[in-house]
Amino acid sequence: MEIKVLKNIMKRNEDRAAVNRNLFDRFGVLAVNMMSSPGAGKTTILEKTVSELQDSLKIAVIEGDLMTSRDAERIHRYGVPVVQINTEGGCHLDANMVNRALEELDLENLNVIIIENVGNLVCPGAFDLGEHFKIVVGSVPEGDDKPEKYPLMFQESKACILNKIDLLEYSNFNEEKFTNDVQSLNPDIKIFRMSAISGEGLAEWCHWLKKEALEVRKLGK
Ligand SMILES: Nc1nc2c(ncn2[C@@H]2O[C@H](COP(=O)(O)OP(=O)(O)O)[C@@H](O)[C@H]2O)c(=O)[nH]1
Ligand SMILES: [Mg+2]
Repeated sequence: MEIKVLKNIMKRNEDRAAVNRNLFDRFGVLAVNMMSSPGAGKTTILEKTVSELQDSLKIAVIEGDLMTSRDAERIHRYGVPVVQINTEGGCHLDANMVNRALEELDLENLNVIIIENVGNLVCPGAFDLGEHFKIVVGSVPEGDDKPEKYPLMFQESKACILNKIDLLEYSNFNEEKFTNDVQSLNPDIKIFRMSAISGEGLAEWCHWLKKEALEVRKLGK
């Protein structure tokens, strides 16, 4: 009986995700689902990404948090459309929440939507939002064992950003181990080394994201 209920929830999410995917494809908008533990640097990376790309791409951000609109306010300063979702205790976004957020955005006038998922290395990996792909952000202070401990996030992602590399020299983080573990979980994953604070690695990531957005735009509309 319980298994049936769970299946229904997942099925409903998949149906909603299909509706979202259809919308993204119809309007040629690249949708990216960004996941990490709390504090890995997602919002900082988004601030820098928006600032770098907003002259060449029309970007919007959907912010997922348990509470507050703090992250949306941070993004709003850059003058791009942003919608905040509060899950009020929920540990991940679902496709229905994203579907409602999409009603607030003018898809016709967008090239990229980045969805910052709730900070959590477990649940977000299991829920399809209709995105084109997921990316996972790891960061140096979290330690190099996170891919081994939370494999799903790394298996499900098309790219992995290793953020806060400016802190490598102050920590015992073994970058080679991290990279090897990520690649053995997901041999096709693209890994970006980054310091969102210093800007190191930002250009390479933005270049890749722009290329992905142009591919989706070609297929859409
Ligand atoms: N040293 C360092 N700190 C960073 C970097 N990126 C983000 N931070 C800091 O990490 C903290 C959490 O960042 P935030 O973007 O809010 O993380 P989020 O919870 O994943 O959205 C903030 O104090 C940021 O200033 C980085 O590359 N290097
Ligand atoms: Mg954030």
